[in-house]
Amino acid sequence: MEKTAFITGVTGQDGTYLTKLLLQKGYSVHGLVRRSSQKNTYRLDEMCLTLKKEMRQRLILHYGDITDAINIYNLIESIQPNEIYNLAAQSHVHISFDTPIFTSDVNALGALRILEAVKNANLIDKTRIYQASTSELFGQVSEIPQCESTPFHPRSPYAVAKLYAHWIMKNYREAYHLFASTGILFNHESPLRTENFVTRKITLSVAKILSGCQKNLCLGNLNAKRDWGHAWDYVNAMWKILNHHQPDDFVIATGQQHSVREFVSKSFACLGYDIRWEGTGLHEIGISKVPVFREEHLLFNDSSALTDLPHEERPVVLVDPAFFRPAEVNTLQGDYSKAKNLLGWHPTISFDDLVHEMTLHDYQALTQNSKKF
Ligand code: NAP
Ligand code: F7E
Repeated sequence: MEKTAFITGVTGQDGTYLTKLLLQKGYSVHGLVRRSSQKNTYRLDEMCLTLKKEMRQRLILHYGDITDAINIYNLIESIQPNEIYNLAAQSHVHISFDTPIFTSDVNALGALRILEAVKNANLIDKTRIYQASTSELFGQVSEIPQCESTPFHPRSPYAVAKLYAHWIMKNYREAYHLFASTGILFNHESPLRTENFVTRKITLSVAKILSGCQKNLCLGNLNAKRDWGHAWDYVNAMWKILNHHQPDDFVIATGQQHSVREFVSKSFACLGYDIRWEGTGLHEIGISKVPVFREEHLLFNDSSALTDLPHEERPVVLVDPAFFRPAEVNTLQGDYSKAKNLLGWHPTISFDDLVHEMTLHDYQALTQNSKKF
């Protein structure tokens, strides 16, 4: 029988990939979209262009907001979903220090509103709930690598709010026997990643610097280490978590970690450029021998002509303290053994392939666009 899913955060990176996965699996997918003064469904719209009409017709979007309890109850009561994926969040860690109350309302109480709606609509026996937990819960890590039993030490309003959501899911599981599962997902990226997360900021900047549209890339903590995977692998894990025979909590990660500095070097290397790092702290710079563009190159940018351009060696990466956080998570590395053993999940896309895909995507989009003008 066809299953019905309800996705909050459907317009985000993960919501878009998850929608594609569930439509491919034959689900009817209902998605929650915030009213915005500008179109916020561009990722979904582009993804839908790659799907057959029959699949697209199984996607139904609803206006709403995770902070509106009545709206959430009414939607869940009328959709009667088999599965709910609660992905809606103010998901930017740095911005959560500027908007702690909004972030808590969305990220913490949002999860509670979903649970209450399922309970009050008498859907406890029908509806399974997935909560988007995060490696940010581990924060100031007490062991390496981190697994499901590693103590939590959140380091931002974002992470503290997500900790509430994580525990309220477990509480409703224990108290009311709801099928409420969590995925403790480590960082996952893709060409759909929003531009102010570090990976996409890097790949877009590398593309712009090497096509003459941007002078340099300003970053914060180059030493931060993350366990970066690909979002497509991670939405597959979400589905496996909800289709396990019992509700549970799972770490989803690659087990490998890389620094922000390594990500930058790798991204430049994808387009054939080496970075040399000099200095330390605020004075660290990344130097590369990059093309010098004249106006005609900017108008008719052509990647094959890059090597014919004159090159100069200059700083292309700088450190700007504006991107430092009041409290930083310095290192994250996950142990996904439980997911591997119980769900048969493992990552399929390597770090190198991830950086390559993101960098080429941004470079090609930019150079193809400039050719149009
Ligand atoms: P994202 O791209 O920032 O997407 C967040 C989604 O939440 C967007 O669709 C956004 O809508 C929606 N949203 C925000 N506030 C809302 C509100 N008040 N009501 C309804 N919807 C709201 O995030 P993502 O990377 O796809 O991540 C998905 C989830 O996984 C998030 O909960 C995130 O915290 C969590 N997570 C992410 C990672 C990661 O590395 N990506 C790792 C662990 C956990 P708009 O499009 O209108 O802004
Ligand atoms: O930062 C450092 C920054 O913003 C990664 C979210 O999806 O993953 C994400 O949170 C690291 C941090 O992701 C810049 O200080 C240096 O150490 O890409 P990010 P995040 O904070 O790890 C977790 C798992 C989530 O749950 C979140 O929703 O990179 N960094 N320079 C920088 N970060 C940014 N954004 N910008 C910089 O210029």
